[in-house]
Amino acid sequence: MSKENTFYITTPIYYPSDKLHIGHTYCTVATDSFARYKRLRGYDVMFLTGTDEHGQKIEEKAKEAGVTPQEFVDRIVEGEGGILDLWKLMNISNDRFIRTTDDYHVTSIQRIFRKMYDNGDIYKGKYSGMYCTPCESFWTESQLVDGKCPDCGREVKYAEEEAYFFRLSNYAQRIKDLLLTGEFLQPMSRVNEMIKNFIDPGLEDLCVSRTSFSWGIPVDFDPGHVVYVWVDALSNYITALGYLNDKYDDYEHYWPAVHIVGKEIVRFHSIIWPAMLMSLGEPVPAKVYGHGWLLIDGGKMSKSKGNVADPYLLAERYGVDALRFFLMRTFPFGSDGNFSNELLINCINADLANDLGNLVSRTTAMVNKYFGGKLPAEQEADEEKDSDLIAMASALAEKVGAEMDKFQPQNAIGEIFKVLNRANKYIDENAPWLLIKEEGKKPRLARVLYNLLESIRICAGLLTPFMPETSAEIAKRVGAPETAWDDLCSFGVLPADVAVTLGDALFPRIDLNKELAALEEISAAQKAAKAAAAGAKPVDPVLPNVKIDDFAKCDMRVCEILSCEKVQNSDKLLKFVLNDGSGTPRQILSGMQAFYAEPEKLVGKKVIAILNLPARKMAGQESNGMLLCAEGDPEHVWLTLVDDAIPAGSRIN
Ligand code: ME8
Repeated sequence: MSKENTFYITTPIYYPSDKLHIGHTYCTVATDSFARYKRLRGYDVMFLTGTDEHGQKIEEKAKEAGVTPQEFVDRIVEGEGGILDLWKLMNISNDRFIRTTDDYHVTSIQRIFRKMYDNGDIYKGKYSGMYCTPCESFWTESQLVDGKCPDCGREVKYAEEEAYFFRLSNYAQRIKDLLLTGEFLQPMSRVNEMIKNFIDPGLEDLCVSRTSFSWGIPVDFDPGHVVYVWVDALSNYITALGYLNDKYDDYEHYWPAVHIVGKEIVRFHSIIWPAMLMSLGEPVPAKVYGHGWLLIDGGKMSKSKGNVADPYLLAERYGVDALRFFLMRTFPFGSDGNFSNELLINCINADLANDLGNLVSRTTAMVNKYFGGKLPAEQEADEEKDSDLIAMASALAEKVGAEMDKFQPQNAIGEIFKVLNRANKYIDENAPWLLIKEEGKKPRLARVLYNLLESIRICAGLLTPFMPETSAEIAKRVGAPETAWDDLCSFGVLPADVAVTLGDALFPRIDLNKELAALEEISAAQKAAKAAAAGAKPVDPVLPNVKIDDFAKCDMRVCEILSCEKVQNSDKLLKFVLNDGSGTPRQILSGMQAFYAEPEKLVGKKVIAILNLPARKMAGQESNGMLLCAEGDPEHVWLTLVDDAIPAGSRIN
């Protein structure tokens, strides 16, 4: 195949520092959709993903886990429920998977480093600066935001070491020109960010080796140094094709690539990476597309923050295609979007169960009911009634193609749903249930159903990149041949006497409230399990049952705090004087000094006390009852405060 007909697309290679979450899944599903779309259009596609396995962060994680770094990454990449399993589950059609610990990659990196050194772009110097370990990045003071890492907001620490440097500064003008073409980096807003934040303030040379840790690829001519993890990682895009190694021989054929990456790593891909390629004398990437983030409650999902959505769980509950579809349908690709389970369920109900699923089942059911599953060849068109739907369906492939070529999957799907909605309206306009009752209208009815089957065929075919299995299933149900792009561009491909196949509902409706409650429960259980595994105090198990009569024996009342102060000679006790509704103030002592530094602030609040416990003497003072408290962990005990509106003396029962 000629070079013009090749298409090389990549995801970032992910850090195997923990399980991947819905954010990584989002990027990989998007890239998979672009790859599948290009294959559908007849391109010779190479789709690469993989893992970025070196660096201090992984080394530290492995140490915490008490295993070697290699064992650590092996488990996360290849282990059960690991990254390879996730991509299999999500039906990702990558042609290749690279791990930066693969031997051929290691060989290539050493050669790449040497090549840049030999041509004078790498030199030895001394590095000092602020280092962010999670991001594996050195920052200058001026780049820090409030003294913290500008990428992730975490603490940075001062580090100094002898190091090799890459002459990034020499490439500033060429990189700026490249960015300004408008084609290389998209969306355009990211170009402005790069120029304003990095190029215009002046590009500094980049430190490209480390001596402070060893989990990396050694510089072969100076083995105390390991290659900076971003030089190692970025090069994966060419080593995976066989650049400077014998493993593959595809570099000439496929390079350059389209890189799909999250916005936080656009800097590496649109400045450092093209400069490295320029230094190597190789073509720069065809494109870098910086997509937005999926946020939860407005914040970035982060493995270390723990606010992640689990793609395994969601795919298992709703199906892989529903999850893939939701991700591509809902979030404009270049911008951030707020992920929520509610959005996901609503999307499944509205788009998949209602608009798509119903259309397929209604149409095939009618072909079955009115014609025994096979349309008669004798059909009667009605130009006026049919032309709008036919025109929309016929023009759809071109519109979808234009959006996919711009990396706008949500718009592509939007176009498809315009046609699906038009088809649903067409059913109502033509009322097949009335046509069947009219004398001599069977040919017209057959044509109406044929037009619907054709519209469904085209829409389903164009949904293939997003929902490969569902699309194939729909194609089967409407009697369509294997999906080919040309067929999707024309109306009238199905034979007139097409036969349909019936099947179960493609996307059963989900009860939103019940499902949200179920997800809430699962998430609480997962959190508790995680906390328990991390050594935190597990939630106490429920105690054995008591008789209701036993409970009723405790006289618990709402009491108002009249005064509260520290007990002299005690570093634990607080003295509460309470209005228990009886008219006589009641004194209760409670060991809560450590949790309420300003006890006087409790005055006026309402609490619950058990009144009928025997009086006790503590620190020389009498205590008549006990206050109810909630114990979170040994460091946290709270008084159970109740609504101010409840009158003092009210009984709890
Ligand atoms: O940065 N929303 O790896 P990484 C959307 N190893 N996308 C998200 C996301 C979110 N909340 N969270 C992560 C690295 N991603 C380097 C890359 S490439 C030569 C080296 C996606 O495991 C997004 O595509 O931190 C982001 O750029 C990528 O995962 C970062 O993955």
